[in-house]
Amino acid sequence: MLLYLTEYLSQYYSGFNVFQYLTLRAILGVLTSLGIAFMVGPEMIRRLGRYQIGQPVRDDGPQTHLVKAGTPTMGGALILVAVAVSTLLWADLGNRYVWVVLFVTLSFGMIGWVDDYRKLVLKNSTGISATSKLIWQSAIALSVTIFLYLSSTTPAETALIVPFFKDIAIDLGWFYVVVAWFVIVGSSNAVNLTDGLDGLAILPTVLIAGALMVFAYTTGNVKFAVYLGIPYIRDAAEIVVFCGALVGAGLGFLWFNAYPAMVFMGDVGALALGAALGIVAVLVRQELVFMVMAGVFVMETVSVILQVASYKLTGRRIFHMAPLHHHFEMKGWPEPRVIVRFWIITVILVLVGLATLKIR
Ligand code: 57M
Repeated sequence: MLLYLTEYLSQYYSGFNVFQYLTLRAILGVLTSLGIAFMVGPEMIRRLGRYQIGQPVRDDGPQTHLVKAGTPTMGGALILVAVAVSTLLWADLGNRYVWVVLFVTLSFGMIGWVDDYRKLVLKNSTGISATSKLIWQSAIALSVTIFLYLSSTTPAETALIVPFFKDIAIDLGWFYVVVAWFVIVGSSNAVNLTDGLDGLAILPTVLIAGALMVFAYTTGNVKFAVYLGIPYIRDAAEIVVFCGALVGAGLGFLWFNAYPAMVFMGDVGALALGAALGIVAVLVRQELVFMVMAGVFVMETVSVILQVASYKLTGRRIFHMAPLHHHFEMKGWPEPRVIVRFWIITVILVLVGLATLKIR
């Protein structure tokens, strides 16, 4: 919105032209969402506490989690408000990708919100069933990806980019819709599974959003795209502002979610953040690199799949407890050690992902 206002004001004072620069608007996007999170956070935590929107904790998990019972949750709503306001203020609202990322993020947030509301406010222990959740997630992801496929104007927008190879772009045809659906829904659920220790999901989300910001910037800039040998997708550039808003809101949330957490994000945050990363990866055509950078989320999900499969097939467990972070907790690692080590792994994987821009 402010882009239009500053464009108009630049007729009277040319200094307002600086707001045309994407990098400046991205930085302002980070600072705005961070500022919103800092300003609204404490009051929101107080209110969640007052209305007793507190986390019930299962007694069959690591015993160290019992002290977390009653921690205010649904703090993800704060992240979503900060991201949406900041993006609406600083992004070019004439860009269709901006609306696509906002739509996916907020509608996945809505699924999570309904789930949290049923569990925490209506005290219905099951919330939304896993099947209904998957149906709703798939309906949203498929409607968006079919729209993207039908409205694409260049082959680059739907081709699969293979990291490390300059000239390999696989034309996916309609299979694009399946790949994109898998990435969005998979990422949403993977972040949700990972969100089981203080700050464990949010910092990797911030780091990956930061890296995707670089991909969006280079993909949306014809000079960088040609120089790096990646596809040029004009509309991708503006997602930089959205990623910036995600980074700011995520850091603002981490302020309160850092060990020992004052608030949890709830499904409203976890499902939305995972979907947000997924859709951005799809739009910048970096699904494969994204899966590498999101290795911690992938690892956590694979641990659950292996654990369930092994238990069903052999009656034995592979891990002390899945998802993986519980395994290390049960081995006696203190919570901060698990968290920080998973963060370090993400930093390394994000650097590997970024390196694929140059090593091709
Ligand atoms: C939600 N939710 C956390 C919080 C957060 C199939 C199975 C593997 C599913 C899995 C599951 O239910 N996962 C999804 C995980 C919960 O956190 C809430 O949920 C939101 C995210 N959706 O924002 O509102 C607990 O996590 C802890 N937490 C923190 N800090 C944070 O910043 O400490 C969360 C955020 C919170 C808090 O303790 O209460 C959760 O873990 O429930 N199920 C499991 O993870 C269960 N695993 C399991 O049953 N494993 C089996 C099989 C099925 C694979 C096995 O290994 O044999 C464990 N979860 C719990 N207890 N709570 C088992 C024991």
